Parts: sequence; structure tokens; C-alpha cells
Amino acid sequence: TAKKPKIFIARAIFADALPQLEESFEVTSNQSDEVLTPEELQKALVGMDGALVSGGDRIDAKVLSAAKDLKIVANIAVGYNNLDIPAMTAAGVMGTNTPDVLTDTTADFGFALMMAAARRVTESEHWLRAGKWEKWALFNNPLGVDIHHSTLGIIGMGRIGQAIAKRGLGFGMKVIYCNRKRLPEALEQECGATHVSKEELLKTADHIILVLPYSAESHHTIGEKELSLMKPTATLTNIARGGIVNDLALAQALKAGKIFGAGLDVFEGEPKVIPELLACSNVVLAPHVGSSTEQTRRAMMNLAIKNLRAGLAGQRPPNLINTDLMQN
Ligand code: 8YV
Repeated sequence: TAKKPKIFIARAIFADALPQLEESFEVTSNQSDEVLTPEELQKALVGMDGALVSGGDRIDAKVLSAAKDLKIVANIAVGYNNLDIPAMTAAGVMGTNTPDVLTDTTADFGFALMMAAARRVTESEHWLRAGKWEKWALFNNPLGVDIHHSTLGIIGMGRIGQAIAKRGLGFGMKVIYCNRKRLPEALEQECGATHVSKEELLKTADHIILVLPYSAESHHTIGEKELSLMKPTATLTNIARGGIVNDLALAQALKAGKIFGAGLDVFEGEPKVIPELLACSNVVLAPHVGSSTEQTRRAMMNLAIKNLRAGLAGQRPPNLINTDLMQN
């Protein structure tokens, strides 16, 4: 019988998925909470035919040069800035991601963060827990800003951005967006979204949400200059990637009251969060949990496994990123 392909699983997956994988593959798995260092990951991939990885597991030319047998890396995430796709293509290694299955879950969470920032949900809780709730008062309790009928500004109008736009319509919001490419008119109508320049969006939106992929071009899409264009009553929510926002500039703007509040699921240098942000009360912080529901995390895992299986069976994986590797 033919030898089973070897796969490496870099992050703990739902344990009940392992026996089936072991039927088809020789599995080496990091079923621990420990994240591999780049050196450990490089070593672990030597001799492997395939790998399951996720955000933070960097696959670059250095790793690839040691992993001569590698054919496919299946990322358990839709964002794939951890994969150096040009280097993978040059090495003939397929890369896949997990789009669609997390769209609605992540859009829900974006809305949750935005609403929590606007209505000061965590600040209110801290205030209550601190024993400050002595009476009802017209304005002495934490006062928020409204979501309904305000203007929602979406930067990055892919699948998740569109799902957020539709949620905005349900709240009676006016939806504006900017994106590298303008959406086809039919899709704009479906989302009830109007394309505007980044500057107009920054100046006119009441609530801005970032849903664009991280790249060299999107690095610090929001910095001091952009924050200074926003309304002092506006909120900023980042569910995309750390690095899209200059976290220090944001902390300074929040502290100075240049914007009303922020909701952050991702950070520069995560899992570390800069103390300047931790010191701000008008920011709602979450540990990168946008896609984190039982159903969706399972769907992401299953889709990544489906991609891995296809690639190792010599078929075209359904979510192949470097499509130029396969002509048919
Ligand atoms: C993942 C994400 O949980 O899909 C993405 O791009 O950011 C999340 O869904 C995360 O990447 C895991 O590292």
C-alpha cells in the first residue's frame, strides 16, 4: 500500500477531528496551547506533505526552503497575511483559506463591538461594578451615541463588509463605503451602500468599521491624520487585522477625546496590547474572537481540512489562493 502523506497541524484543533485525519495521513499535531516559534515551525515542517496553520504561523521563503516535500498549506482563517503567497507560488506550494463560512459570524461581532463602543457597554459595567450606580440620572450615568439612523462607514467591502452593510440597513443606517475596487452597481444596491472617498468617509461617518485585508498598502490605513478627520462623536471598530490601525495614535486620540470610542478585536503585535490602549476607558477590547463561535470555528476547521485533503489528492482545493499554480 502507498505510504500515507505526512501532515503537520500547527495549532490545537477540535480533538474529535483527529481520528479521521489519522486514517488518511500520518499526523503530527501540536495539540497544546503553545505557539511554535518560527524556528520550531520550520523544523516541524521538514518532511511534511501538508500543513494546517492559522494566523501567526508565518510561512515564508525561509520555512519553505527547508520543507522540500510541502505541497499545500491550509490556513484556518480567511485572512492570509501570514502566508507569503509569492514565495509559496515560487516554491510550488498551494495556499488555501476559509472564506464564506465565517462571514456572518464575523459581521455579527463587528456590529457587537461597534454597538458596545457607541453605547459604552463595558464602561457601564465597570461603572456599575465600581458601585457608582446610586440613582438614575438624566446624564450623570454613562451617555452613549446612537447607532440607529446614523451613518455607517465601512472601509473594505468584501464579503464581511457587505454582510455588515446589510446589518446596518436593518438599523436604519445610511451606509457608505470605500474599497480598492468599487462594487458592481447591483451589489451596491443590495447592500444599500454608496461608494465615497476615504476622506469623505472619515469626515462624515458616525461609526467606522475596518474590514480590509492587511498588506503593505493597508498598513496604518488609520493613523493620526485620519483620526483627526473623524467626528469627535464618532467610533472606530477594527475587526480586520492589527497594523491597519496605528494603535498608539488611536490611544492618543481616544485619550484626548478626538473620537468618541473604539472597538478593537485585533492589535499591532497581538496577543500583546500596548499599555496606552489598556489605559483608555472608551475602548472595548476583545482578544481576536470575531469568528469565535463553536459552529463557525468548526466550519473553518472542516473547510481547511477539505482544502488539505483535495490538495494532497492532487485535486484543486476549493479555496486555492495561488490559482496560478493550477491551470485547470
Ligand atoms: C481567525 C481571522 O480566528 O479568519 C481570519 O482571518 O482573523 C480569524 O477568523 C484567526 O486568523 C486565527 O488566527
